[in-house]
Amino acid sequence: MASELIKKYYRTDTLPTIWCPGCGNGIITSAIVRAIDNLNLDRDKVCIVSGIGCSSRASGYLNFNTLHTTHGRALAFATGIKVANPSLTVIVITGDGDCAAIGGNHFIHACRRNIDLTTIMFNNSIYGMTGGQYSPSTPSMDKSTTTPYGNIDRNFDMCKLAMAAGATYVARSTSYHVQQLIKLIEKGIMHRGFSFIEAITMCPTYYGRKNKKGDGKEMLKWQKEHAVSVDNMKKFSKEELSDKFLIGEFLNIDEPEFTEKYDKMINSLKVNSDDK
Ligand SMILES: Cc1ncc(C[n+]2csc(CCOP(=O)(O)OP(=O)(O)O)c2C)c(N)n1
Ligand code: SF4
Repeated sequence: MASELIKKYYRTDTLPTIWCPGCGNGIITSAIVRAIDNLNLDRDKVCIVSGIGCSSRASGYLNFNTLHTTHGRALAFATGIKVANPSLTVIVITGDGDCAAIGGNHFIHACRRNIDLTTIMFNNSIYGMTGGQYSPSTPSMDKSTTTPYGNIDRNFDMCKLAMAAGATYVARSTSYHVQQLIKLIEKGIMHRGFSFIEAITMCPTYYGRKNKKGDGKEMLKWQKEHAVSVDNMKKFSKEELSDKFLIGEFLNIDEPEFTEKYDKMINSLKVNSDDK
């Protein structure tokens, strides 16, 4: 990342990061920073909230209003911040374990409320920080420290869950397709309502090693070769798509937003009490 952007947006005294060589977290974090810079947002009006995990450490490296919260609770804290000050742009950084496992309940209700938050879920298919346990997004039959013979659970598609739960902007990209990822994050931030962007990334230390996926570079190559744009999916047969995943924008609709509805209700109650 260009050094001016690092100086402008990172807490340089906290660098270098704790992330392993080949980890994708730095790429996703810099995509978020580039999206914020491209949108020319006032840094003081941006608040970044994260849970706990390797990915959630990103908030500590970024020089905005930031909150590093408890595991799985980033959306609960972010909801409180947004309701208290709807003028803020609130961005949530979460891992697949943080968002889909312990935080799953907060996730579905934030989607349902359609509150104006932008959630970026770093999906490395594993619990990185605590030593490579399987997560709800570990693909079926893949290995982890707690599924040494293969994961017999089916994995969650968090984009489908977000759409079913009521999110109004849903997209997916990868650390390989970084230009696309930046654009999707920009659109998610500009969208008025709950935006969910899944960023497929790599943990060579646990997921990569356990599943013989190679180093960070090999894992990036895997992303390149297995991602299919949602706009092109019709060109592929069901068999061809069976080992692929879709990237792009899946949903972008307008629905009433929670803090606006809340504001309207407060105003209508104020008018009614003045009438008395
Ligand atoms: C209530 C609670 N339970 C468990 C933990 C332990 N813990 C910390 S990070 C983590 C998993 C993080 O995985 P993920 O969200 O996928 O992020 P990653 O490290 O892979 O980026 C767990 C289980 C905790 N800190 N708090
Ligand atoms: S353990 Fe995995 S997710 Fe955590 S920093 Fe290392 S490579 Fe990244």
